Amino acid sequence: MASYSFLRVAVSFIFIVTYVFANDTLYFPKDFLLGTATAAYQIEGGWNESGKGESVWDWWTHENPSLIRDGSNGDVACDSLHKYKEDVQLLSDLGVDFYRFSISWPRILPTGYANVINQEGLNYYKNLINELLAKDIKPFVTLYHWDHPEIFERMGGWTNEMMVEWISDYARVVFKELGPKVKYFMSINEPNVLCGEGYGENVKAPGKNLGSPGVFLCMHNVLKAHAKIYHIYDKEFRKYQEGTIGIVLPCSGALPKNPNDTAAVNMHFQFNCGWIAHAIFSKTGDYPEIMKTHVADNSKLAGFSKSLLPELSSEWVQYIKGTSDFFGLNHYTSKIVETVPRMKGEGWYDFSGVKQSIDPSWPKSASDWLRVVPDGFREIIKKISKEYDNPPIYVMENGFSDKCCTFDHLRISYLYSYIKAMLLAIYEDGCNVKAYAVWSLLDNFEWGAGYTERFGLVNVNFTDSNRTRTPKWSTIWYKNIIATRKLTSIFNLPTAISVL
Ligand code: GBH
Repeated sequence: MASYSFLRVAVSFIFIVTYVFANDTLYFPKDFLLGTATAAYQIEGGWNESGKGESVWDWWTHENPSLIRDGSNGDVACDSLHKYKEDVQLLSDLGVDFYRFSISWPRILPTGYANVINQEGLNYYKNLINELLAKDIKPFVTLYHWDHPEIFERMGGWTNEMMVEWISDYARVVFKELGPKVKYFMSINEPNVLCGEGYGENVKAPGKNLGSPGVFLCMHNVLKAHAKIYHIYDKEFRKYQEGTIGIVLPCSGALPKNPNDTAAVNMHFQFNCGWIAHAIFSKTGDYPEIMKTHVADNSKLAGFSKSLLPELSSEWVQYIKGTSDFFGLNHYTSKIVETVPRMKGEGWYDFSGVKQSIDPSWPKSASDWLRVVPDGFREIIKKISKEYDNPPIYVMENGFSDKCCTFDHLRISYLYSYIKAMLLAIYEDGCNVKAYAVWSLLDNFEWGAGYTERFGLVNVNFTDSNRTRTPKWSTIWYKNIIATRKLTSIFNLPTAISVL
């Protein structure tokens, strides 16, 4: 504790010096919302407590510990099921405007179906929401962050179109029970990651390993499910609850290998972000035209009678179009992109025909896939704004991983450079970004990486049964940003420390 107070004093001192000498301070727009994010399976624990049913992540990690880098799982995780008051206190100390968390479907509906509601599970979320509101923190609720009831997986999960009905029934329960106090809902987190890594490969639950046909099918059903959830909120609840609802998409950045190669950048975008976004946010709806052509061509060359990309009927196209009040954006990193020439009579490389690489000079994180490329953040915000007529963008995840420790100056410099890129997109490019969340409040269960990659502003000791929480330096830094509503430029911690 003593050293923590010392850090506080030291950092405050650095801030004072910084403010005195800074001359290119960027302010956040009025009403801009700042927060942090988590997800149920990654923090709650209590996997078989409070009357909760089994989720696909409980099942998959218990069956396949060898697929998790440290053989761990989310059985206890950060124990937020029991420690939620402490979490809210941390949020309150940070001074955040909002907290994004997700709801565990089987904690509320242990059998998966909506005929049996688990009051104890529901109370956990009601208590959490009340606690947040008492501290003036807005709850941002994700309905589904990948942990659906295992029973539905046994019926095919997202390869079964019935999931659209099952998740809609669940959503209706959440809106009815929690909606009176929640003004910001998110339907589904990152369809591409769920479908790609969970259904195409065996990297995330349920690890179906179905290859591309499985991914296309999963995305198709998830898109329909999202639209149905939106319409339920819109028709049955919005009038009384006066909230908003949107989807959250992972959009990686793309920088052209050959200067001005906007074609490669666009192609990458359409196959990554656009796959779902075009259907929801564009004027015409449906999957991106380019994607339809490429997938149809590849399918034909592979001898299929139909495109592997399922067709959306015109009824579905209309039903899906416009079903998001905001563009929920998760963004961490970027790739360098180039178009690979297509050989006569051969399919497009990787469907899109775009090859991705990285610049080895980009600073690393603890995650192989995450390099520090703030310019890519500004570019993706610009691209989304241009493609979809300047929608309100809510950045619902952005963050940096390291391996340990509370002296996390690399996280601070990552967040600084990314927030700066975002503010420049707002002020210089006229983009409509309205909210920003750091992933994550806490170190937590990082899916296949277990507890080996840490994204938290707050350190969690996973070997201590108390799951002791210790704020890192980035907590102090972010708290200051939130309190002052400005991002100050000169910030070189190592130098500052040597001066001290
Ligand atoms: C988010 O997804 C999740 O929403 C969140 O739950 C998670 O904790 C957070 O990121 C941090 O990972 O380059 O082939 O190795 C981010 C999505 C994660 C998608 C990493 C790509 C690596 C693919 N990305 N994944 S690869």
